[in-house]
Formats: sequence, structure tokens, C-alpha cells
Amino acid sequence: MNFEHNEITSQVTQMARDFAHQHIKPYVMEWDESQEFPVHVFKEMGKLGLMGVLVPEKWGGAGLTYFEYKAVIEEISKVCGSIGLSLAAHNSLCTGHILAFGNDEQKNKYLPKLATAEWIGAWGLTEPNTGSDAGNMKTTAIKEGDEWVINGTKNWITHGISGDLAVVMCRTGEPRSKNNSTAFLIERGTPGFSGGKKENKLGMRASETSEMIFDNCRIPDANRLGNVGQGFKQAMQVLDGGRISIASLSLGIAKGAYEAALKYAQERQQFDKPIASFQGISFKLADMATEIEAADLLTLQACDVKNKGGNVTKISAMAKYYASEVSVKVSTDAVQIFGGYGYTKDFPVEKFYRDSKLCTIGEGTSEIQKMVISREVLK
Ligand code: COS
Repeated sequence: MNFEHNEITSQVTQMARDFAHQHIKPYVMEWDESQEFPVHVFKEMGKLGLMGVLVPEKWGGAGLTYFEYKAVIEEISKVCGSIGLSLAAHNSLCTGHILAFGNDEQKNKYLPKLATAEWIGAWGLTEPNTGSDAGNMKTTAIKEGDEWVINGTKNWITHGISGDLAVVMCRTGEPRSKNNSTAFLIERGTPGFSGGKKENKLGMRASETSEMIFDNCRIPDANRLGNVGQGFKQAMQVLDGGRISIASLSLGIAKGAYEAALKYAQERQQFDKPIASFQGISFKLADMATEIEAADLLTLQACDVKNKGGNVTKISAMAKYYASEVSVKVSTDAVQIFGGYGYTKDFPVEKFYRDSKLCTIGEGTSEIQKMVISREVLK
């Protein structure tokens, strides 16, 4: 299979790379230290079409394919994983859910705002006690006349405080029964909807992660996304696509860490030679390069299947699982190659190391990916 960039993919890649170097790189450590979520950067990315990469042009998006989407997330994440993560959550989860399951009225109303970054999107599935067991959610939506009344708390939500619009999965049937949840669109400012505690995280610190709290929050039935009872299945399909973006995020981090380590290993002299001339270091670089290449090919394969409208449940879980584990391993080895300097904030690899760990957890842990993959291969 030929996955070489065509002209459009090359141009989009260059644009994202230029943007990352000009508008993100100088501020990465400042945002990391302060845990600032730099909303203005997302507004700028909106002007370039990066906040609606997969959204058709008629709704204000860039109308591109998963190949360009992968390239964008990767280029941004080579410089800052936090910005890559927020970009992925906005594009794949909130916007992607509406694109896949919204009716025309909902698409016309919300997609142009999201694709241009006039609004930042959030997506709420996880709760304090239902992470991997996502179907067992406690947040309820109860129908009263033509309205739904929502009560409960979502957590680990990207943009839970700053998001202008949230797609939220709520239980509308009996606990543990089939088809018992439904997706809703909830706008910021709706009475009874508020952001909660912001998490103080190991990595991905410039990407806002917080609770979303619903206290007798009333929304019209027009804000229901798709049919009653389909929320969990919709969420699973959205995550099938989202996991391609986490694979791309993982790849960006791995490539950023590898490129820094490769350069350093050729410059750093010990025993009167560059450390790259020692097998202990050069074999590490060989492993890093090989594993990145393999993760890249798996992710491209997932993009290809998704572009063709195929079922990506297995391949996206494989790509996410493998690329995220590679990301942790490569960034760990990069710190090792940098030695003591790698352990300081003067060099970028300690941040890649911290950021990479989220990739094996968010949008389903590596253990959940193995569950998804094994279920598919045993079908
Ligand atoms: N696409 C479409 N439908 C799917 C699906 C998919 N990828 N995965 C499951 N479904 C459907 C199943 O076919 C089943 O339908 P029926 O009831 O008609 O048979 C239904 O959804 C329930 O599926 P299942 O029984 O497999 O659900 P489980 O409760 O066993 O959960 C896992 C399955 C563990 C895979 C799921 O809960 C999961 O992915 N958990 C992790 C969630 C996650 O990633 N959270 C992180 C969010 S961070 S943004």
C-alpha cells in the first residue's frame, strides 16, 4: 500500500508545522508550568481550518481526510502534546459526534461554530466511577414534557470548564439494561450546567481537564442527538474514530522525542566520541526508529480504512494501543539518552515523557484496547 503524502497532505503538514513552531513552541513550557489552557491558540487554528479538519466545507470546515487529520495532530504534538490532545478532543469527539449523528438542523447550527473555533467543544462520557465501564453511567436524563432534566457529574472532561458546547451521554433507561443511554447537546450558560474541579496533572498540563456538573439542567428535546437509547453505541463509534487521533498524538510525541534524542546523541561527546557511536545508544535509536515506523503504518492503515468508510473498531484500537505504548517507550529512552540533562526542564524530552503517559490511558486504556481487539479477533 502506498501511503506517500499527496500534494494536499504535504501542504497541510507544512502549514501545521509552521503554525506549531511560530505560535506554540515559544510558549510550551510557560503553559505547562502554569497549566494555562491557551484558548487564543485554538481560535488561531480555527482560522486555518485546523479545528474542523474533517468537517465539510459547507459547514465551515476544511473538508479533508483522515490522512491530513493525522498529519495535523502529529505536527502539533511534535511540539506540544497538550495542544494536540485538545485539538483531537475538539475535532474527533464533540465535532465528530455531531457530524456523525446530528440532524441537519443541529449540524447547521453547531458545526460552523465548532469548525471555525468560535466555540470550543467538549464531550462527556466518563464519570468518577465509570471510566472503562463506560456503559454503567450514573448521570441521568429524565423526560418531562418536551424537556429533559439532567443530573450528575462527568469527569476527566477535556474543556469541561472552557467548552462552549458539550455532547453528553446520559442514562435514559434502567441501569445495566440494553440501549439505556442517550446523547445530548448542552450549551454553556444553560442553567444547571457548570464546570467543576480542574485536574492538576502529570502531563498534558495545557489541555484543560475538569468535571462537568449537571444540577437539574433542563434542555429541549431538540438537543437530543439521534435516537433515545443509542448514546453508548454512538459513543463507541465516535471513540473508534477518536482513537485514530490519539494514535496520531502518540506518534507526534514519539517523533518529537526521537528527533531530539537523535540530534543530541550525535552532538554529545563522551570518551572523546559522540555518544551515538556507542552501541548502547545507537541500538536504542534503531529500536525507536523501527517502532515509530511500525506505529505510523498501523495508524495510516486505520486512516485508510476510515476514509473508505470501513469498520475501524479493530484497526483503530490496534493503532491507538501500539502507538501509545511506543510513545511511552520512545520518550522514556529519549530521557535516558539525554541522561541528567533529560531530567531537567531545559530540554524538551522530560515533557514528552510526562505527556506520553496519557496516551495509554485516554480514550480507553491499553487494557481496554486489548479487550476490543481480542473481542474482534475472536468473533
Ligand atoms: N461500535 C458500535 N457499537 C458498539 C461498539 C462499536 N465500536 N462497541 C460496542 N458496541 C455495541 C455492542 O454491539 C452492543 O450492542 P448490543 O447491545 O446491541 O449487543 C453494545 O454496544 C454494548 O456493547 P458491549 O456489550 O461490548 O459493552 P461493554 O459494556 O462490555 O463495554 C467496552 C465495551 C469495554 C469496549 C467499552 O465500555 C469501552 O470502550 N470502554 C472504554 C471507554 C473509553 O474509552 N473511555 C474513555 C473515554 S475518554 S474521552
